[in-house]
Amino acid sequence: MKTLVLTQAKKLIAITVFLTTLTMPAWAAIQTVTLSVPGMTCAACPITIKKALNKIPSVSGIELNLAKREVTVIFDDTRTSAEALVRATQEVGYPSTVIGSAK
Ligand SMILES: [Cu+2]
Repeated sequence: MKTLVLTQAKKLIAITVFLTTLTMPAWAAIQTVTLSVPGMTCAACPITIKKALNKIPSVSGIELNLAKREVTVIFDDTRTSAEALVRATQEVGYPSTVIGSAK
């Protein structure tokens, strides 16, 4: 009997943990950051930049504006940071700076 109760308690904990994981995105801080990428000068540049940013697991959206030389990135700021995004573009040869952010 005691084991049964324990098993049930474990199950309950497991379910709670599972539900917590499921509802996580609702609390996760989704942030939008706009980066200025002066080196983005031709149509091929955005492909390289997008590829680099897509490697960051918490990035959920990337919008590139070649004319304005800007990249807007949507990401979960509990898992990565604007600095990491800047580093990612820099690593592929495109230094960038954060020019705006919104939550
Ligand atoms: Cu280019």
